[in-house]
Amino acid sequence: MTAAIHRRHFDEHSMSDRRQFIKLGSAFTAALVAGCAGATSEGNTADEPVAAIKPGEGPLVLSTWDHGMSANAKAWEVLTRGGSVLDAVEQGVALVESDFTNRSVGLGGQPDRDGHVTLDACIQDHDGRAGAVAFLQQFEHPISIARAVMEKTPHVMLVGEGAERWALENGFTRKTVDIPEVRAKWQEWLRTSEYKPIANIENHDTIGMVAMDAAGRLAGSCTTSGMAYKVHGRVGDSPIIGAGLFVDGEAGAACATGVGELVIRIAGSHTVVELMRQGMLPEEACKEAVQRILRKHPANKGMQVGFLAIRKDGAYGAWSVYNGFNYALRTLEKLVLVDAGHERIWEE
Ligand code: SD4
Repeated sequence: MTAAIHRRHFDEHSMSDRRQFIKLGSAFTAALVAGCAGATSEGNTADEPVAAIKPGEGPLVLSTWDHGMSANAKAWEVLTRGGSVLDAVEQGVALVESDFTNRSVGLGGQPDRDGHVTLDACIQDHDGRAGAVAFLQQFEHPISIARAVMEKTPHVMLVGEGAERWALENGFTRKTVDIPEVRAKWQEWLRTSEYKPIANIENHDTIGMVAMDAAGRLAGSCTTSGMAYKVHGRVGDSPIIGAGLFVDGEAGAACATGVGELVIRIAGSHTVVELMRQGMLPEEACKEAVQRILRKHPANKGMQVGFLAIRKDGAYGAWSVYNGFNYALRTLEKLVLVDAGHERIWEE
C-alpha cells in the first residue's frame, strides 16, 4: 500500500473524551482552543500506517492552509457549543472571510484584472443539499449567502448581480473594503503584466473545510476571492459543487485548492469522493485525482492543485501537485498543521 492512512486512534480514553465532548460547555471550549494556541506543524505523515477506527467517529475538522488553524478552532468551538456540523463549516470559514489581511479569501482578496474583488463560495451538507454563490461583489460573507441559497431557495447556485440582489432582499448588507496596498499592487500589475493563472506556493490559499461531527455527519464549505487578476467574470472551482467541494454522507467529503480550471476539468472533489466510495483511502483518492490532472493536462507545469478529504469512516488525507500544500487538522487530541503528500515529477 503506497498511500498513508491518516486517522485517529480511539482507545477507551478517547472514547470517553468523545462522550465528554458532547457535553462540553463554552468555558471548556475556550480552554481547548487556548490549549491549541501553541499547536505545531506535524510534518509529512505520508508513511505512517495507522489502525482502523469505527465508522462515524468524529468530531474531526480539516481545512486548507495555515489560515485553517483559526478556522478549525472556530469550527470546533461551534461544535462544542452544540452547533451542527453545517454551522461549524460555515462559521469556521466565515472567520477567514472577515480577515481582511487575507489576500485570497473575502473582501481583502486580490482583485480581478479590472480591479474588482469578486467572491465565490459554496457549502454542502451530509445529505448532499447544497448552496453556492459566484461572481459576488461587496459582501463580507459569501459562505453565509451560499447557505441561505441552500436553505431558502429551490436552487443551488446564484451568480453576479442576481445573487447580490437576492442577498440584499434576504437580509445581507453590502460592505466595501478599500485596501490601498492591494490597489497599489494591482496598479503595478496593470503596468507590468499579462494575465497568467498563477497558483504557486506564494499565491493560492482558498479556504476549503471538511468536517465530521460526533455522530459521523459530514459537511463542507469553500470560499475564495479566486485567482488574482483573473478576467472579470471568471469563476473558478471553489463555488462549483463537485469541483471545489463535494459531500456525500454515504461516501465522504472532499475539497480543493489551487488552479480552479484544472480542478473543474476533472470534477475534482466529486472524483475524490467517488474514489473513496469505491474503497480508496482518502489520500489515495486525492493522489489519483492529482495524477488524473497531470495525465490529462500535462502542459500545466507550475500550477498547483491540492485536495483534502475525509472518508465516511473518519479516515482522512490530502495530496497535491507540488510541495507546500498544508492543511489544518483538529481532532479531540490536537490542532496541528500537516504537510500534504505531493507529486515529485516537476520538482526543481
Ligand atoms: C480558484 N481554486 O478560483 C481557486 C483559487 C485557489 O488557492 O484555490 N486559490 O481557482
